[in-house]
Amino acid sequence: MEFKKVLMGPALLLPLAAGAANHEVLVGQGGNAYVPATLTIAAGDTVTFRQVGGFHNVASQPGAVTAFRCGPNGCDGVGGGNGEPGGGTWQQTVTFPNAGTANYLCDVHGQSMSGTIIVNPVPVTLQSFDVD
Ligand SMILES: [Cu+2]
Repeated sequence: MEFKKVLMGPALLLPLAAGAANHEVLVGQGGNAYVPATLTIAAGDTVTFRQVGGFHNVASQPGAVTAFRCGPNGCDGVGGGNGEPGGGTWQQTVTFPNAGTANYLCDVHGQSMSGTIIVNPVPVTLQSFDVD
């Protein structure tokens, strides 16, 4: 019986990152509320907070994985904007680069108007093949 020696090349694992997605939270939808109140996204995704009514803002709470405070005049620390609450319709987009949790609330309505962004690690697809 003869054995043929087979040389196996190193296997490569290439992580394929999924593309970033945008998500939307409606601010003031159905009263003093964020809809959805809890949103799960992936690291690198963006969330657009879109006010549809009332007088609100979105302000992350201590410990949030990404800090933000946004309102009709922009977001604190971004291009001279400020996150003071206001009326009318407006939208601001926040990027969440890191996995973790961001609790936020409205500076006007406090804990009665709060939400949570859960940021999961970037989903990775491993593709395996051999190099001979
Ligand atoms: Cu509010």
